[in-house]
Amino acid sequence: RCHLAPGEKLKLGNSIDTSLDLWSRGDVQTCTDWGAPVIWDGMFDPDHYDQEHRRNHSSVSLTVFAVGRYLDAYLEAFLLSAERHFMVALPVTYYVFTDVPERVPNIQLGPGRSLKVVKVQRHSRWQDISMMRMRAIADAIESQIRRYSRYIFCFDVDQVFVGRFGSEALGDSVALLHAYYYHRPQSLYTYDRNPRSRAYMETGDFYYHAAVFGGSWQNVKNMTETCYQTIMEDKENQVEALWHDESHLNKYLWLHKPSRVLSPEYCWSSDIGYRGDMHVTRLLWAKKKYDTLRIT
Ligand code: 2GW
Ligand code: MN
Repeated sequence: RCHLAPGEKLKLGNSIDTSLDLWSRGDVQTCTDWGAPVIWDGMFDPDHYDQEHRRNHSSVSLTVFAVGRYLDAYLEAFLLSAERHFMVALPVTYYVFTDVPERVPNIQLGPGRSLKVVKVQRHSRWQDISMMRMRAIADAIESQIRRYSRYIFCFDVDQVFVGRFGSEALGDSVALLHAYYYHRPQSLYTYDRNPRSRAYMETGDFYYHAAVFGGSWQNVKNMTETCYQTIMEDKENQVEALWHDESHLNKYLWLHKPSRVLSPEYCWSSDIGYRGDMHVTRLLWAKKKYDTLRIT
């Protein structure tokens, strides 16, 4: 049964016992088979969400990795734009993971917002830089985040906020539809197809983008720990999933359905042309700087 019949009330999750209205939209899928809403512009009243979350004292941590050259290339623009658009109504703690803490830009943060730097080692292979985020996030949740924030969002750094990314995106476990695949047939999804990998899957629900995922700290801890475990099992078996951590995340989200799905508004690429269903963009991929950054 879909939670999103027009005018129907939707529970925000165990952590909040008030219900909020979500409206449907005729041109896009607004509800998954298992009853999770897919969040598109026009389905929600932003102020209503902000008020409910403030009443419930929701707080959010954002994790982002800026290792090696990615720090100078992307971090400042990412953080400045997050200050303007990310969960502006709620207390936010940024966790910046880097191997060069002294280079983290000193940014003027709004009230109720703070930034912590976590030093991580720099892996020599970029695939490992990306995959080992899972371990580092799980550790930070256990040692710090769970004491301060109910919700967590984990982001790639090579992107910029350009519109509201607000409390309507919060939920127990949140996944993002990949902008390149949301309107494509399953057969084109780039799941890992190697039966020797723990990320192997024949069918799934959607193709999710690992550039944005989140949820309650409990769920994100389980998500990142499980992905880390399956990544390490692959290493022992000397296999690597097609899209690294993203393949493992897709497998996890197939086995553990997200309670909330974000439309590609929440991570769009300007290389994709005009799409009639995209009424707003909230987060945009930054231009890839492969020539200078992917030299390994
Ligand atoms: C990554 C690739 C090649 C060279 C360097 C790096 C790199 C990544 C780096 O030097 N330093 C660093 O901090 N990173 C972090 O890993 C950074 O936060 C970055 O956003 C993230 C993922 O790397 P990225 O953004 O270059 O990869 P994408 O945009 O192709 O990401 C998708 O696929 C990845 C797996 O291959 C991940 O699943 C990612 O979440 C996906 O969006
Ligand atoms: Mn990226």
